[in-house]
Amino acid sequence: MKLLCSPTSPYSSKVLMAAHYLELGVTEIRVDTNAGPAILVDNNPLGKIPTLLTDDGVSVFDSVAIMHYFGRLKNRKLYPSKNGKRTDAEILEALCDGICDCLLAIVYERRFRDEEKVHQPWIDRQWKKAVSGLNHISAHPPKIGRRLNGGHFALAATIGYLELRFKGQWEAEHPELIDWARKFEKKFPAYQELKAHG
Ligand SMILES: N[C@@H](CCC(=O)N[C@@H](CS)C(=O)NCC(=O)O)C(=O)O
Repeated sequence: MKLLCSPTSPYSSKVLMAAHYLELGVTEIRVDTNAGPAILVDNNPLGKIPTLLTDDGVSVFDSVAIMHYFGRLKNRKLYPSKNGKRTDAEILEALCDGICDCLLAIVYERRFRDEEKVHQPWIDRQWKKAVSGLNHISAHPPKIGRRLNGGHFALAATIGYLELRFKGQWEAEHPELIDWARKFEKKFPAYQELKAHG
């Protein structure tokens, strides 16, 4: 399997951590989404990463579909089997991915608009949503038990992205998340190399 991805992408980080956890052999192919290379746009009409190219010639996106694809390859070991816990894990993943969507909207607003056209109210609106999501998670940090699941990887990826792109803007208000990441790394030492970095 090949994964079209980037080291700075939080969704790529999430699926790479899951692949590592499940001991799946995945070859990383780093792509620049701005350049829209053929290998990406021919396999994902949205031109987004991560996109997985399976050994059967199927392309799988987005990151949630890849997570569930991985889970099915490994006997459904990526999400809890009991309904309630599974729903919790899926909601946590949706919340973390949603926070990343807001963070990315901020990064893209600054990156792709001419400086004088950057719309600060839009940035503020996205940041408010991201903080609201982080507050929610800080109030109920997910337990790290015997097994990790897709929700844990999504949160770890989100924290990694915050460290990369929003240094100094969230840590003081969210010590619970720093503490959580420390516990997560103890359980999953590969976090250091698989979190978003640039
Ligand atoms: N919902 C998607 C989001 C993927 C996404 O937005 N990826 C970003 C990189 S972190 C991307 O490909 N951006 C390029 C673009 O939107 O053109 C997922 O979970 O995979």
